[in-house]
Amino acid sequence: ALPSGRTSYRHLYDYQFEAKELARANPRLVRAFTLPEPSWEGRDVVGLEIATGLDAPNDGKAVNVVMGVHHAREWPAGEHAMEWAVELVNGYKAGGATKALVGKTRNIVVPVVNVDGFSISREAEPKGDFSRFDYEMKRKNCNVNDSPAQFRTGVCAANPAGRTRGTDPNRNYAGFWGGAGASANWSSDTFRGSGPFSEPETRNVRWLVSTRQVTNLITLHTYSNLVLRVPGVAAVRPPLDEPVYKALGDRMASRNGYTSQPSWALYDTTGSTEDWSYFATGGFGFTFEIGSTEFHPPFETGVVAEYAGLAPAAGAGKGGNRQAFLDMLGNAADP
Ligand code: 0X9
Ligand code: ZN
Repeated sequence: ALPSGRTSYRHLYDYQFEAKELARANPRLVRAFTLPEPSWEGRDVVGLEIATGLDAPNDGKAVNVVMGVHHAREWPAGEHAMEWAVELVNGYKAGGATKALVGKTRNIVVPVVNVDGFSISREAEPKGDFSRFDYEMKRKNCNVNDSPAQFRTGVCAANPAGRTRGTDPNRNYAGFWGGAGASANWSSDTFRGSGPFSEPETRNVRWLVSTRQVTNLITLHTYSNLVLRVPGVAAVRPPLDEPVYKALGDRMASRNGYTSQPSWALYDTTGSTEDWSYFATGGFGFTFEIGSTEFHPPFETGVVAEYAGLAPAAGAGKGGNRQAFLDMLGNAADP
């Protein structure tokens, strides 16, 4: 079970309901909001803002952003983000160190960025009428407009091409867009899209980051137990901030036992999330690749705490991702 007590993976409606419920139950601490653009298929993207002084957004507090599920099949990334939001609220109520950190920072959580892709993947529980490969293991979003005309009809999940169609949201940001490690082919799982920010998912994140002073951003993916920092492509030199950027990544990795490295050392990518957010705004951004061996443990296994990151399994005795995130918060609260 997860720290919240959940034992099965959330559906999209669970995320939306829980977000609204958390805000309703904690009106002075939590605000639920809808990001500006609905998805290609018309779904809302929901975010949470957790801070004291919700009605004073320009109070100058450092802003921490945690996002999940750019990639449809990476369900634990959404669980991890939602559990983090619950953790902040519970920690605030419990008082002590977490309360102090929450009081000094503004925390934004978007559990599911790619709502269409996630829905297709998550709702593909084995029903015997379609294959896991084509649905459950979808990665991209549901932009069908960039595929050939004969594939543009119907929703993205309507036939096995549902897996093939779409843009990779983690290749669609403007940072080094069009370079190495992303595909110009619509059917590739790393299709970069027709241009930077051609997708509502990435435009929503652009809005989120551009409308406030984001100090730290963590975008959650699965898997490989990594803490990744910029640059995502070997051809780009490390930034001037590299020593402190590395120190923060290493510090978080010392909590969760992951490997801390620049992300190009995994493989080249361009158009990825923090390569835009860092180089555009100067706020630190990290990709966490959570979990050891799979995008998500199967339905039958249920949601596994290690993959939701906030259980002590990963980094036992060192606080795990929970402490890594609190370290990030502390870095923002007391720079
Ligand atoms: O390829 C990705 O987008 C990320 N891995 S995943 O398996 N979740 O798809 C890694 C992106 C990290 N950036 C670089 N490796 N440059
Ligand atoms: Zn991913």
